[in-house]
Amino acid sequence: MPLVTTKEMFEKAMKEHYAIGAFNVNNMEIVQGIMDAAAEQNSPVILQASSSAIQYARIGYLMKMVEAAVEENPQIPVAIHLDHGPDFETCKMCIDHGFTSVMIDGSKYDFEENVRLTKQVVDYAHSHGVVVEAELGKLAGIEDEVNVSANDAMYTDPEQAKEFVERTGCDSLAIAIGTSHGAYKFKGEAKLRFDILAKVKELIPNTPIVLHGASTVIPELVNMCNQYGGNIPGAKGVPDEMLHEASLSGVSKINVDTDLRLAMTAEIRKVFAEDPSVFDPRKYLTPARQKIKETVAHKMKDVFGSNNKI
Ligand code: TD4
Ligand code: CA
Ligand code: ZN
Repeated sequence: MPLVTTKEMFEKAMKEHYAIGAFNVNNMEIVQGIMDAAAEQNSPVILQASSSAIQYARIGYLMKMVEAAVEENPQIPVAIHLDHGPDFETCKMCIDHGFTSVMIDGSKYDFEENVRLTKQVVDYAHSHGVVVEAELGKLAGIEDEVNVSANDAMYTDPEQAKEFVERTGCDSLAIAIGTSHGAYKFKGEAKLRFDILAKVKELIPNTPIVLHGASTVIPELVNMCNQYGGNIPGAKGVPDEMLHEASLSGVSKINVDTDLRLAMTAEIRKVFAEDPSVFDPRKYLTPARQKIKETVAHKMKDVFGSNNKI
């Protein structure tokens, strides 16, 4: 199977009430770990790269890795998606390089400018067979170099979401219901506004909904990092049960980056702490890749329900 857009993936996911994991990739071991999990679980998968990931890995290398992943796993539906596209030019560059999906993140602008920019990307993308994710509302935490405090975080207004989707023609919509990027999502109890999600689904039932900032910040991984010399105190994410509920309630795409960073770092720290004489990168990148695979497989099978959905 060649690379696919997310269109059919999301249609099936909405019908059968599960979510597809979108995992951020930065290098070969991460791509391989995610793909090994998708192959083991017979799960569709979205590989996504932010513009800083593209700068890091370089777009030519990135596309060749994705191409290799598809060639090695022809039975798995794979989409390659731009995460948080900051402007039209970046979206265009990705479309021109063969991305099957792009996100234009106009959430830092006012409503009208977000509509204008999103529509501009939709027009170009659709004329090239590419689908578009847009965002409405602001996630708490650091995003777009803006630090939004939890109280000022702007939950998505469901009525606005309906107008936004109608006016832009975007294919999927990221909404803000209380999640945030990174390892520090909640000071106290984790809390998501499932009531807002329900209202959005009522008004735009056919639009796939995307949840950003959805890492669990898996406690075992945080503990492992800290046990082997790390310093990540008080980290907290979205519990598996909430993500499971989201995947049953009309969320079709769940974004995960932080948990992969933690998995990779925990294993590398462990190897170094246990044997300071190691300097062969394969000695620490092999267990790191394996941990990414296990982390992704757990999400597909036990949380998102995308296993055996190819
Ligand atoms: O969109 N994302 C991932 C964003 C990461 C981008 O960071 P860089 O610019 O440094 O590449 C998510 O929604 C993931 O959320 P998470 O809960 O995993 O932090
Ligand atoms: Ca945003
Ligand atoms: Zn995000």
